Amino acid sequence: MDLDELQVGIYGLGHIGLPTATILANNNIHVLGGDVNEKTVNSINQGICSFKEPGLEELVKKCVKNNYLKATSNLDEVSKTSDIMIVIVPTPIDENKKSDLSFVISACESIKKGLEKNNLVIIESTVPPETGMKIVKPLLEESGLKCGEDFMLAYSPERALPNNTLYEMTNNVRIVGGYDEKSANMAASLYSHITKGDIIKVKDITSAEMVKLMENTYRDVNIALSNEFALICEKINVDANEVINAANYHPRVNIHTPGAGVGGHCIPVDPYFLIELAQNYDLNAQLLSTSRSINNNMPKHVLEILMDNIDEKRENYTVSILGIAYKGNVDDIRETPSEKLIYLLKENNFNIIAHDPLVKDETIESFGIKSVSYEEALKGDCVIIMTDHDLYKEITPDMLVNKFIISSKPILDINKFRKEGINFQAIGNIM
Ligand code: SAJ
Repeated sequence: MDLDELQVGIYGLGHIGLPTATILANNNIHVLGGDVNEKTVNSINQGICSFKEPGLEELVKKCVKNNYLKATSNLDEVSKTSDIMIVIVPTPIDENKKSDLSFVISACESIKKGLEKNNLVIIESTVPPETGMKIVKPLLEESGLKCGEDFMLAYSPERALPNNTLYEMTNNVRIVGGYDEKSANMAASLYSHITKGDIIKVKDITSAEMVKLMENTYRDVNIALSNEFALICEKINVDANEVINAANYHPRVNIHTPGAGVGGHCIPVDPYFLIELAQNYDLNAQLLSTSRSINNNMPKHVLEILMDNIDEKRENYTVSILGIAYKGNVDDIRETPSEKLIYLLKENNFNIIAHDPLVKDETIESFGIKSVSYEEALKGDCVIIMTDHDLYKEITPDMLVNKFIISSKPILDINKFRKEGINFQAIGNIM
């Protein structure tokens, strides 16, 4: 494949699509990125990245400047002018926890219009297994072209950790599943220009779709396991994180870290795709469903810890939340456990203030609470650490005015605070 003669079209210029487009362009491949969001398109064409990802913005600037990367909101132009098209659009779940494939379908509707012989289409979006074969393939064949004979089709899951995307995307192993050998080889050849990691070809498209969901579901189930361990440890005055760390010295044990719940656009979402598929085959996937409910219940457990430590009369009791982002050192609030905690605190008539060093004030205030300075936040009657941002690892006992703190993450030395007479409660460590 003579890549510098080709154009790669990317559908979706978000947290994964834009880094993918940029890394390809940085390897001297012409890339036309398509996104429905005009603002995103315009900022990219000015070399600006609309979200924080270390190293990305300077790379976007460079590739736009040397004309290897261009963005457009005219999706049909992407399919008409590209030889390879990669779909990296969101696949949320709806209120019934069912997969919403509308963005994938609309991207394929556009691709269908411009699909030509020898084109390659790759789906990267996380989808329920069998989506490629049962939805994407027939949709693209409405073009009159036959999959395998006229165009190639493959699936390759993206697996880059937010906040470390460029490194992971250029070093992680890449999984590829093709409609046929030719599709798999073409996709593998493209990815060999992006990552130094191995390219693992699995049997087919459905197998590759399954790999991605298994990775994230494995993580969700193991986080649920660590949360269940924490709930038990709380009852027997054992420090869950201490014993988890000790257990993990075992060469074949990798217990995850308990927390206030599971956020992000993947881990709390992907298991539902597998649950949905299992139910379609009359399987009930009870471990996956139970793990989801354990993790979804952790914000309520944080509230229970609070309620167990204050007396009934709590007029004007101010709870201060440290951390709105779904995990440390990111500015992403998708599915953040903090949102669930805010809802529960409001239901119990607490005053709520919040601080997050990476999330904009207006985003925090969109939850109907006050965004305050870090110093102000530390004055809350109860300070609750919900996100393990590096900043919060520097909290010392003297910084807490009202001497009551709950931490959902093991980022502080609890005993140091308790020795100073501070009421320090934590998930997995209750006194
Ligand atoms: N969390 C815990 N305990 C843990 C690990 C995480 O409570 O031991 C919580 C975090 O606080 C956070 C949530 O789970 O709220 C998700 O954090 P994460 O780092 O596991 O997930 P993401 O969404 O940032 O990244 C994951 C990664 N997948 C795996 O680690 C299997 C990443 O490689 C994927 O590319 C990404 O999902 C994705 O886009 O699928």
